Amino acid sequence: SGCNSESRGALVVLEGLDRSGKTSQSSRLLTYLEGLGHSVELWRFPDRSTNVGQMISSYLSNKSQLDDHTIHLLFSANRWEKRSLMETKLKTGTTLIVDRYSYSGVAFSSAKGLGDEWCKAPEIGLLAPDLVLYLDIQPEKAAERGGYGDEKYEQLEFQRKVAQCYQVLHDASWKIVDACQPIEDIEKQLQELVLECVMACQKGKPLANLWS
Ligand code: 2DT
Repeated sequence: SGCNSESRGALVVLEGLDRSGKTSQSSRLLTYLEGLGHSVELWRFPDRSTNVGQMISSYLSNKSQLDDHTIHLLFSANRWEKRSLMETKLKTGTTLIVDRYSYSGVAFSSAKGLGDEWCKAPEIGLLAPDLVLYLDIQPEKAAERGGYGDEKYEQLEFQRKVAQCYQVLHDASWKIVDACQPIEDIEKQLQELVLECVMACQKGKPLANLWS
């Protein structure tokens, strides 16, 4: 039909190791889509602004200690507390660019030795991204960029494990982009991928739940 009522925003997620460029590429995508006149917001997980987010933040900065399972479930709860707002935004036509999501959740916890299936379970029923942009970089290369802070996971040895854990999470919604290219080249590739995805969602591609 010519009716546009089914038009919705796209759920676009950026994933990758620390220092892979997710945060700067996310904000470039925001600027790009805004420039084209789209309704778009930049989100990130963990969302440190909530009560749960503050517990996570305190854990990441080594101010509190938590059992691996407990922190995993807090990261998941932090997405669940945003799920309904996320759905409303998408259904009313706003595209969300999200810096980290459930894949970080599973990759980082399974890198600590928790089972994949156990890690995925609390993510079931969250909204499935329409597109996952994985900024691919070797852990050694990312470490060379410097700027690892003092947070819990920012160590080369651990990032190597995370990189391996990300490998098994790829599905049809993933696009792998070489994060060692010049920034503007990466930006161009991401713009094309995102625009195609936004168009598909406008045309009525249905929203789905994880893991699908
Ligand atoms: P940044 O805020 O710098 O991205 O770091 N993490 C993130 C998890 O372990 N599980 C999750 O579900 C998410 C979203 C990745 C946040 C750190 O927290 C890790 C790095």
